[in-house]
Amino acid sequence: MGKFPNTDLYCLTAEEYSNERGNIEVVKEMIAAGIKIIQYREKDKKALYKYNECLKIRKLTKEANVTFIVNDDIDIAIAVKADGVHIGQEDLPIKIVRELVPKDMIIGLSTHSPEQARKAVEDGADYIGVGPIFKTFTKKDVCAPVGFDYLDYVVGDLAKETSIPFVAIGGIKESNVLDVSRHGAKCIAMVTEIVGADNINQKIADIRKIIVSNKTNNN
Ligand code: 3NM
Repeated sequence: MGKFPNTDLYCLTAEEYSNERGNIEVVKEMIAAGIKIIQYREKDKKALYKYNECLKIRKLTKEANVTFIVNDDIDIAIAVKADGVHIGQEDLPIKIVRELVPKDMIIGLSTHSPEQARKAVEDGADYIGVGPIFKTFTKKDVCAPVGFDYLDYVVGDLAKETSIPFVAIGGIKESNVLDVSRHGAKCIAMVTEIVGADNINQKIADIRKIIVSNKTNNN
C-alpha cells in the first residue's frame, strides 16, 4: 500500500480551465507554491499525449519530492512510475487494481456516500475523495452535491473506525474553503479555483492563509 502525504491542499490539472496555460507550466507553478500532491486529470486527451505529459510531470514532481497521482489510467501510472493512481466508482475494483500495480503504489478512490466510503476501506483504498461538497461543472458525470452531511460522516463516524486519509473535493473555492476546513477536512482538493487563477502562487498562499487561520482558531 502506498503512503498518502500529510498535506493541506491537493491540486489537479485541467488544461481546459487553465487560462491558456499548458499543464506543465501549471504544474511548475503548483510545485513552486509548495504543493505536495498533484493529480494529472485529463479526460479527453489521447493516451500517448497523456503519457508524454505524465513523463514530464513525473520528472518535475520527483525532483521536488511531490507525490504524483494519475487519474484513471492505471497503465500510464505504472509506465511513468507515478506514486499513485486515482479511480472512480465505475472503474476496475480496487482489489484488481492492487494486483496490477507495484505494491507501494497509492490507490485513491472517489466516493460519494457512507456506503462507498466503508467499501473503499474494506477493499483497501489508500485514501478516498469525498464529494462533491458543492456543485461543480468540472467533473462531467458526477452526482449531485453531497453537501456537508457526507463529509461530517467521514470526519466523525468513519474516522472512529479507521484512519483512512480523505480529501474533500467539488466546487471548493477560496470563498467557501473556510467552511470545508471548519467541518474537519484536513486535505482539500480544488481544480478550477487553482488552475484558473491569474496568479497560482498568490491563490495558493491566500487559500493556505484561510486554512491556517481555522487551525489557529481551534487551538
Ligand atoms: N471529483 P472543481 S468533484 C475531480 O466529487 C472531481 O468525486 C469530484 O473540480 C468528486 O474544484 C471533481 O473545479 C471536480 O469544482 C472538482
